[in-house]
Amino acid sequence: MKISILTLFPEMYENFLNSSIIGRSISRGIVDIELVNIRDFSKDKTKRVDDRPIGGGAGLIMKLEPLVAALRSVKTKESHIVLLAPTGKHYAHETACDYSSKKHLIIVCGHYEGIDFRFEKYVDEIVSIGDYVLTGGELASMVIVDSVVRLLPGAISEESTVDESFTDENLLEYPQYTFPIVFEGKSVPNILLTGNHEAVDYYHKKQAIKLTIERRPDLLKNRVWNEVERKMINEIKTGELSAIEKTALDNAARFLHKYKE
Ligand code: 6GU
Repeated sequence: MKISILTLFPEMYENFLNSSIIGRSISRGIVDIELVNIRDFSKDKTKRVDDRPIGGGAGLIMKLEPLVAALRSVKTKESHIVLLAPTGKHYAHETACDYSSKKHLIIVCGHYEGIDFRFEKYVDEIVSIGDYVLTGGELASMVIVDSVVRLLPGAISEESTVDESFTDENLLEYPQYTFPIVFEGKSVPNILLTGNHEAVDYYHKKQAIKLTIERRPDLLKNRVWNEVERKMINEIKTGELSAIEKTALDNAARFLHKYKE
C-alpha cells in the first residue's frame, strides 16, 4: 500500500514515521509513505500558500493552486483522496478497514482557518477524527495512518487485530492482565489462572459485554443478543457464576492459592 500525505508541515512526521510499528512497516516494505510539501507547489515568488478570505473575516485560507498542483503530482487512477477537516464525516474503525484495502491513499491536511471550499470538488471524501478543532490536519492524518497501517498484513500479529475492540461485533475488548498476579493487594481474576481455556473464553466474552454495557452502551443499540449472551448478561447482573466457570474454579482450587503466595 502507498500513502501520500500532502502537508505544509512535513517535519511533524519525522518521529512518527521512524518509530514503532509504523517505522517497522515502512522498512519491511508493507507500506510506502510519501510526504508532499504543498509549499513546493506554490508558483509565487514568496511561496505563498494562503490568502485573505473573500468577503471578509478572520484568518487565512489555503489557496487552491498549490493544493491542486500538489494533488495532481501524486494522483493516479488508483488513488483514493481524503481531505482532513473538522467539517468531515467521523472517522471510525470501519473507515480504517476500508482504507487498508486501498492501493493508494492520498491524505490532504488542511491548515489555518480553512481551505478554499472549491477544493472539495477534487477529493473523494472529507473526514474528521472527532468533535474538536485541531490547528491542522497533520495530527489527524497520523491517527489515520496509524490505525490503517496496523491492519495491513504483516504489520502486527494477526490475532491482535482479530480480537480487538470494534472488530468483535461492536464489543469493546475484554480486560487483560499480566504479571505480577498480585499487586498492592489487587489480584488478577482467579478464572484466568485455572488453565481452563473454555472457561477463560467464556469469562472473556462476558467481561467484554460487561465493559461495553458500562462504558459504551451506544455500541449496543441495534444489537440482538443470542441465548448464551443473554445468560452472560444475567450473570453480570446477579454476580452468579456459570457452571463452566464453577467447574474450572473447583478443579483449580487446590493449586490457585499457590499463585498468590
Ligand atoms: Cl481532520 N482537522 C482539523 N483541523 N481539526 C480536526 C480534524 C481534522 N478532526 C477533528 N478536528
